[in-house]
Amino acid sequence: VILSGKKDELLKIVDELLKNHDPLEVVENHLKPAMEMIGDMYDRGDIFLPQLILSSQTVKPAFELVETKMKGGKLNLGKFVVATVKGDIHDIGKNIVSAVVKSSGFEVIDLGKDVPSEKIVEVIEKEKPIALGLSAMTTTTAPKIREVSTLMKEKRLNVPIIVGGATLNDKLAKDLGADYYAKNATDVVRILKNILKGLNELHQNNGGRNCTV
Ligand code: B12
Repeated sequence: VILSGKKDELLKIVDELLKNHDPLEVVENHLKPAMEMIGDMYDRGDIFLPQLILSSQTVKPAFELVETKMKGGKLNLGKFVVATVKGDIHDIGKNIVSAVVKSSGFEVIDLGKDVPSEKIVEVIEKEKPIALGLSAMTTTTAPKIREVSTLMKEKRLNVPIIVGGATLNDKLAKDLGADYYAKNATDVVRILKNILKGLNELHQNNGGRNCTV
């Protein structure tokens, strides 16, 4: 259905799935594996760029439908800035991460895709979030993570960086100067809650009050 560009048919299938499944399950167990399969076909040369583009156009409304089912959180646990790095136009996964983090009670500042490192650092300096999320989906754009991390160090901005994307893993993330690697959106929320816990403990040890409230 995705490969043949049948948007409406896919929307019907996803709508049906959403009646009995959690939105995140629909992403992780259905849409994401389908896109990974399509990515592998592209990688092997079984399909070409036009089909990759058609697939992404077909799947985008389905992801948007899933996002509408994720409820906005009423809490404000802290700010999370997220962006896809410069040179990278993949934003489906990043948008899912934004929606899930928002629905978990964090304030999300989404800078979009193809964002210059300097711009990201500028926003971090101004907003002072509890963490920065960077998405890098290709081998050629992953080094932009290091660029952001270096710029942040130069400015002494001590904000943890959480990275994610198809070609990353734990080791690569650390090598590129990131603090955490998240394989999916649930992972990001878990990491953010741990960061928050650490911040609160630090604050309490310094005789301060709990910073989440
Ligand atoms: C859809 C897609 C496209 C679409 C993107 C549309 C869009 N608006 O996003 C289009 C057609 C434009 C595209 C273009 C290209 N693509 Co492409 N694309 C894909 C594909 C098939 C699916 C990605 C996707 O949306 N998955 C669904 C979402 C839900 O999953 P996800 O992105 O992985 O996100 C999850 C996690 O990674 C994580 N995550 C994601 N972002 C973030 C951010 C943070 C902060 C955190 C913590 C976590 C996190 O959480 C998400 C939810 O679980 C992948 C294949 C794959 N295996 O992923 C290739 C893939 C990423 N593309 C690839 C390539 C090569 C390209 C092109 C260079 C092709 C070309 N020759 O032009 C261009 C690059 C353009 C550019 N400059 O960026 C390669 C990269 C390989 C590599 N080693 O570099 C892949 C892996 C395909 C492959 N196997 O060859 N692509």
